[in-house]
Amino acid sequence: MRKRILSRLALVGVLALTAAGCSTGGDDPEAGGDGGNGGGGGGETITVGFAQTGSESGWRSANTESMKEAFSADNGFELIFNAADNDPAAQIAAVRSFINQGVDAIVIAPIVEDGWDDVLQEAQDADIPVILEDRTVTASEDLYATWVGLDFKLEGQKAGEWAAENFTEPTKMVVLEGTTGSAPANDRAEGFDAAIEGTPIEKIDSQTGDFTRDGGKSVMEGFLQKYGADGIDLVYAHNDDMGLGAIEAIEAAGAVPGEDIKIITIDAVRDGMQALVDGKINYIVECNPLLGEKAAELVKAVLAGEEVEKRTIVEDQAFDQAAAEEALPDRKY
Ligand code: GYE
Repeated sequence: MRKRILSRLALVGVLALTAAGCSTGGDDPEAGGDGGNGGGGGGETITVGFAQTGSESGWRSANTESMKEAFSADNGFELIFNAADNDPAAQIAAVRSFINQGVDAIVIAPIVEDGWDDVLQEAQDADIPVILEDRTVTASEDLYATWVGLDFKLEGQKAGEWAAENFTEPTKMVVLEGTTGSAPANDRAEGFDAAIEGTPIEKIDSQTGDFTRDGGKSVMEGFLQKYGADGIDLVYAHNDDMGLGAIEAIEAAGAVPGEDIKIITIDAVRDGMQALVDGKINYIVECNPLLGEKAAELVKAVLAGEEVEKRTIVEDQAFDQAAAEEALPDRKY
């Protein structure tokens, strides 16, 4: 198809210009002409643009690895990878560039929930299906083919239920929020707050640490200055990395994380699980980052014109110290 060959040539040019931060799976982009968006069967190469959030956390590294592994040349894909460094405008620009390059499908891990309507409409107008992974958007479901991810509200709820069971005396809690406007930050707050309603746990402060270890550390330093280590009983961090940053801040303030100040986090990446085993974190709700295989399967199904579920939710577990000790040796991320 002429249009496809032209877009392939444009793609080669763009790739040559934007080598930094990008990777592709194919050796010869001209070799696997797929005859349009219906491609995906018959062993032809499928070109996929993947707009990742950035590289903010251990969870994100595991997710990126899982996606790159699944969208490999061996599996019939040519992957154009972009990480937007947590900048929503840069992520939308990356998606626009995928549309201009005429990729077969676009996969997005949306940094924030809002602001997607226009670019999703543009993808639809260009007849390029969009598959969401990990986070959700507020845009109409008609603007994307399908989503695979986690139930963030349930994760927050499980964390809150554990807190409600274990803190039956008046408890001063601070919260380290994920990226403002992101689905996991919104939903993990909502699920947790509902679960602790009516308990003696009082949220005395809440601020974003942007899902990063440094962010968690500096926000926690601020809380410790403001309230003193004695004025804080519990930290709820929306991910492990911020909890790990909080541990550093608590230790630097001369207090004992996991004892003087208890910590609950979400993700269950290896470093978080190790801190739980070491007694520095008290409870972790899992969030599975290994979504690549399912995402790749969905891309192939959508391009083959098959009916797919609008939402695929991957199940999570939760760990206390004993469960973490048992799980850690076989942990994949
Ligand atoms: O929990 C956090 C990451 O969107 C579920 O993003 C993901 C979250 C994850 O940065 O560590």
